[in-house]
Amino acid sequence: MRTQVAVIGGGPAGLLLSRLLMRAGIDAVVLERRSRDRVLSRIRAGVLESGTADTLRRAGVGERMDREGQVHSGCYLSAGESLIRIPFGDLCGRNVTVYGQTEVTRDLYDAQEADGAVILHDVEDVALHDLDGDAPFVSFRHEGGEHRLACDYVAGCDGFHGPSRQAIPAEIRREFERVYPFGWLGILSETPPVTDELIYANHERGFALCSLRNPMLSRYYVQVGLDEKIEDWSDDRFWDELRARLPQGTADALVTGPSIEKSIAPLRSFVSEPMSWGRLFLCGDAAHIVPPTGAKGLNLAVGDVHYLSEALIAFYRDRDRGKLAGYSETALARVWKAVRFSWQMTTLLHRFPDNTGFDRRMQEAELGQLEASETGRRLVAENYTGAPY
Ligand code: FAS
Ligand code: PHB
Repeated sequence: MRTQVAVIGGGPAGLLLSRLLMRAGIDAVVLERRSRDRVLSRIRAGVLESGTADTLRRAGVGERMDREGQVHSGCYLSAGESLIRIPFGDLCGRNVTVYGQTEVTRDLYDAQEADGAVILHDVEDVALHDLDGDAPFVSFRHEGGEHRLACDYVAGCDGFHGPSRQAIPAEIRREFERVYPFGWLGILSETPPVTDELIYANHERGFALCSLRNPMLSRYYVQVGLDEKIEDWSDDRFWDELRARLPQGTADALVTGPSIEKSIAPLRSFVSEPMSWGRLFLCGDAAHIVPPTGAKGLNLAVGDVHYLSEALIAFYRDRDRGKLAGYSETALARVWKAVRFSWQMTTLLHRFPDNTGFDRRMQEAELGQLEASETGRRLVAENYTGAPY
């Protein structure tokens, strides 16, 4: 087999990259470890930056998002009984679209399959070869046979646990990590959302988040310890804990119901530099992970895909290798800004086990500063809605 760009991973990064390349006349083959249904069973991100929404429209997969997604021009930070609104639109002229990552991925799959894209599912033993030469290739097993996919370039879109990042020699890689001493217990329920805009709650019992997917599908999270087990969290226990962390008026308005999905996700900040080596280019979670407090994970993946697709198109159209050579530096500049914001929001809103009284006062002072300062709220608005590419 041969293609121009071998894409490892059929999550949002891999699917979006293969679509942007195909629409520019560039051949790509997507190698995905899981089935289509398994990929679409994941409940992940919910908030799309305006740059992400524009990129999806440019890829020809924005129609359902524009029809079913909800444009939000603000969100709330709560501390005890106070609610601080961050009016994105007023402060920085940008909004976000609330539309689940699952639906983004579904739209990408539907469009790619309709247009005859080559996406191989249930692929095993993917290995990357000769990345530092002129003839890289990917070997893999599929439908009982061994295969070799020759290509010009490899896009590592295989998430945190995929093989691509590890294909960069350890002596070349510089990894930066912070693992947080807690996780998020998330619940999806077919109930009307308690709020029309997201609420990020700081409370002495721990962080909570009120989010949504549509007028009859709500997404909620509470911070839990790393030792917590999902089987110890009945729906009633979750609802009681969520109420306890919200302002009274919000807690009183909460409509509860049976969970249709419940899971615990660990939180970490992680960046691996460089994001390219030889003919390999990393996108999304393959290169970086952020705590979801800043709603950045999926949006960073789209930003990487924007830069890499532009670079590959410049190469195949004009034989210009300049953007490919600059990809890692360009992508990392944007990644580190988002990593900082996600770390800042996580530090501001969560209860750390080793927090002292001083730490608690620092959180209260920073939230008080946001309540009093339009400049402070503007900084949050600019970061949350996403820096332009
Ligand atoms: P993905 O991990 O989505 O996709 C990688 C793909 O590669 C997967 O389909 C995988 O099966 C495939 N793959 C892996 N190894 C392979 C191999 N050896 N061969 C072939 N294929 C292979 N972000 C937010 O903004 N907000 C959130 O609330 C949020 N919640 C999250 C909750 C969880 C539990 C997780 C894990 C992440 C969450 N994220 C959130 C971040 C998430 O949305 C990612 O940023 C997003 O999925 C990144 O997309 P990809 O880079 O495509 O990686
Ligand atoms: C979600 O709706 O899943 C969501 C929204 C915003 C976040 C994290 C998760 O920051």
